[in-house]
Amino acid sequence: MTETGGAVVNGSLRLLLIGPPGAGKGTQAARLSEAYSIPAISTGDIFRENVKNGTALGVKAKAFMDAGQYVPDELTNDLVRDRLSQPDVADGFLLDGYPRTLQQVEELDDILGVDGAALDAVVVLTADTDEVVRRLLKRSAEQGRSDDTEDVIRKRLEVYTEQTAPLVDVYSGRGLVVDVDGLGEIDEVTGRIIAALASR
Ligand code: B4P
Repeated sequence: MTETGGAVVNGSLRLLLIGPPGAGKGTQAARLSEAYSIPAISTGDIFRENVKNGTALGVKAKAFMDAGQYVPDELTNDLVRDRLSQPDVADGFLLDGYPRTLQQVEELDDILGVDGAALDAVVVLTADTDEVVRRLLKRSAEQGRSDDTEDVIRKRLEVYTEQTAPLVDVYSGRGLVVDVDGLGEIDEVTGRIIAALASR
């Protein structure tokens, strides 16, 4: 059991974090990982690490990422299947930015089905377009990430609307969605997520 600011949750928590680019997924994933003592697995971070190290996967992923496109499902699915076979996920995990396509949802169902492990909740972080563009341009100025230019940000938002937003309906149909407003101070958003999960 983990204490999270008054709320107590079962130690084995399996969460997904969905939201448009810039909604604060990576930011909140790090905090939730600490609050619930579960590993946060970000496919975006894994791809960036591979790009940095010049691996075969990184070379393939870079072109898609720089264009604001999703990395093909077959590459992404293999990576997640491998990561979810590691022993540290036995007591729960948080997937940040996966699944992002309907095909990835099917793959995740298959991966979790093998282990008989179901999801506990899907946190959907919302933020309006103006705010996410503002945040990502600020990050671009600070960190120079190659996919944070204005054109690529707009492309990423389009791809999210076309390919990832439909996933919210799929998980709503399963009664798993927890909608959280991603606007406001970072601590405030973390508090909202923890409170929403505790009240489920
Ligand atoms: P990600 O790394 O997931 O990038 P992202 O969607 O932009 O979200 P990120 O987590 O970085 O940003 P956040 O919202 O936390 O993906 C990058 C690329 O990898 C994708 O475009 C794709 O090509 C590829 N990829 C990843 N997963 C994939 C998959 N499953 N299938 C296929 N391809 C995949 O934060 C943004 C900024 O906002 C930060 O600077 C942060 O400091 C700031 N911020 C956060 N919360 C804030 C708040 N409350 N107030 C003000 N600023 C805030």
